[in-house]
Amino acid sequence: MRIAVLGGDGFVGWPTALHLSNLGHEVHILDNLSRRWIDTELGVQSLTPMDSIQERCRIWHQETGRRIHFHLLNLATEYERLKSWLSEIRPDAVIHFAEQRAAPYSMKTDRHKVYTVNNNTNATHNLLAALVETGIDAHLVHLGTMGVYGYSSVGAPIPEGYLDVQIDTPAGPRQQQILYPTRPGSVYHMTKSLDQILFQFYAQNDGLRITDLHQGIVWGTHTDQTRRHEQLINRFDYDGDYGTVLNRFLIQAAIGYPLTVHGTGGQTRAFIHIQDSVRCIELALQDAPAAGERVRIFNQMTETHRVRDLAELVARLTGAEVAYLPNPRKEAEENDLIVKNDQFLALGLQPITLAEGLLSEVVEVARKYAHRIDRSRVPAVSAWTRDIAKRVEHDPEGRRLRSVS
Ligand code: USQ
Repeated sequence: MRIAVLGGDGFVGWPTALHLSNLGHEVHILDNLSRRWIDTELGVQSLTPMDSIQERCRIWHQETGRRIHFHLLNLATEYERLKSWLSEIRPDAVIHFAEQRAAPYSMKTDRHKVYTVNNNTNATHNLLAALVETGIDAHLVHLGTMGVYGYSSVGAPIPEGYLDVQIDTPAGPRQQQILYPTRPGSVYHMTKSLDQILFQFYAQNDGLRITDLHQGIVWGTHTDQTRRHEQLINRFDYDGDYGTVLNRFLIQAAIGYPLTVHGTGGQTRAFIHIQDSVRCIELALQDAPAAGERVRIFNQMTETHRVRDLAELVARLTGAEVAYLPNPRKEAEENDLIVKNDQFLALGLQPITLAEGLLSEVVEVARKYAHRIDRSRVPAVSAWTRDIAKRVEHDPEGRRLRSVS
């Protein structure tokens, strides 16, 4: 297949491009390199040293003889160029990662909220409008998030995208399936909820063939392909905006930083290893909906964990200390989470679950590159509201530490 990977320079986009190229697909990355600009804005860098995207593609060719093509284009602002590009490439499938993906970044200031909404919503809508206008019948696979469901304890398993409801009509009760009501917890998660409505409309109105992957928190850093050469290495975020919880704990353990649990750590979230993440995309590509079908939604996760349990596990494994900090986010302190993921299991996914070996591998990577870490960038200081901002802990290593277990 000829596959366009939009956002193919990012944390999941890059290993996906490699994985698909390795399977023999013709891969075209489209990216505006915004993630690299955001690093510059925040004054942080990936823990792992990343080469330019052009250099990464050159090394991939050198190692495998396969070519990955790179195109510099801003999906959210360059609509006419996008149409020309799509008409030229005519992909069989489009994988859409090209959105600002960090909840804390989206909540930093009003400017970051505006940027995230403009960027993410325009990127998705430009893509949908351009597919219709160019008449390209590509299977669109979108990286959505488990966060669209929200994190209140509902007591029932979260279904894959659609909820069975019963509606009372004059003729009696009728069964229907509706998009699961969204309850986003950040501006970023809100944009992914808006994406769902855009997909629903274009699938119904224009027969676009769309799969939306509701992904959990990705952990790990290497995949089989990124391991092949030092210069194919994946990016690896540790800072308070882009670092995600389990990877942050593992990096913190590697540098002797207290593990930064927000609040009680009673938040339960869905997780998936990066190797499974790229495998899921391969599986989703093999199972495209037909034109006229509703959007296919998968829960792309393999297990759920409570944040404090993860901290305790990492502490046990590495001897790290755990710090319980005031939560910079507005979120339920404690929640339960049961998630259905039957569709990927039925397609053959064999989940990689939390195992000591894999956790230790991440700690090893972090130790190797520990000299690149700026400790002052580790705390999460982006607050969800002005009131919360007053209690944010800027110095978890300092004397103001509330408790260390
Ligand atoms: N947390 C801590 N300590 C930390 C960092 C996070 O306790 O140092 C807590 C947060 O308060 C939150 C939970 O861990 O309760 C998860 O935070 P996260 O930063 O790992 O994940 P999140 O902000 O939800 O976003 C990440 C990705 C996003 C993806 C989402 C999937 O950045 O792109 O959509 O995970 S999900 O969480 O399932 O919605």
